[in-house]
Amino acid sequence: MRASATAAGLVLATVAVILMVGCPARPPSAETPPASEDEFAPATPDDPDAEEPKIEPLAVAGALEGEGLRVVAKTGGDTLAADMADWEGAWSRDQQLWWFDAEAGDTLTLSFDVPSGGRYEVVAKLSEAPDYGRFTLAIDDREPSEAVDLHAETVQLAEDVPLGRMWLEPGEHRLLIAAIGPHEGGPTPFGLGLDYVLLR
Ligand SMILES: [Ca+2]
Repeated sequence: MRASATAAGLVLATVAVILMVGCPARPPSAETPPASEDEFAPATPDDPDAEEPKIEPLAVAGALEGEGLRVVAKTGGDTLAADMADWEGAWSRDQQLWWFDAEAGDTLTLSFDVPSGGRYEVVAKLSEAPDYGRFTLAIDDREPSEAVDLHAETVQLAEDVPLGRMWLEPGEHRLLIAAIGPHEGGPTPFGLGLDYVLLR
């Protein structure tokens, strides 16, 4: 009787061990992780490990980005899409078309597509900088704008330059930029920055 009771006790103990092994208790941290280990926990401003939120660059609605216009021709200098994210200001899509090493008399011809014909007020958003000069801008064969002096002590966005109110057929159009000369007392060669053209 004692022997069978002992055997029964052994069986019970074995079953208990099997149950314990088969159903391990979940660690408390799995139920309530500390906030710093929970990847879904919202970051708090005073959390030193919080990553900087990724900010999409500002994009002006409907803008024909200067850095995206096709360069059809240029008689001097060179162009590139310049990253403007590190400058004080808000360039559309953080980039501009930079025409540099231009001299008086040089021209830069760009092209852009108008998706649907209509009467538009055309505006150019340009930049100013210490080594920028004076330019006129014209759409297709129209009268050029007044000369704009893009010299400034710092790199910054200029006021909108109006290029006129006009009927534009759908399809390809040209923007002709002519270098008039350097800012008075400014350097030669000189440059220009085009953030975007807006049809509105
Ligand atoms: Ca731009």
